[in-house]
Amino acid sequence: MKRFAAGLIALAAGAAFAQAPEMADGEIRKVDKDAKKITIKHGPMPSLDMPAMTMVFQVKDPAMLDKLKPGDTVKFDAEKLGGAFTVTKIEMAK
Ligand SMILES: [Cu+2]
Repeated sequence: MKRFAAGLIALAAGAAFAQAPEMADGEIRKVDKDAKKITIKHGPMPSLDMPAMTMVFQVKDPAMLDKLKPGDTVKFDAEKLGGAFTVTKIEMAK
């Protein structure tokens, strides 16, 4: 019974992992706080149907730009909000 429970937990953990949206890899190219924009050289983003490219994103919150500078490697999430590709989450890559 103990083993069965452990199996269930492992299964649940696996499902949660599969559902977590995969963050895209990127490298900061330019930060424009005034315009709330960031230029990122990013890897493929299946969620947005985009291949790897360098492009400008809006940011959801300009405070996200505080700690970022060109050359930083990041992991980020983006969505199309109001017709503009917008970074919703960004963190330094480990
Ligand atoms: Cu792109």
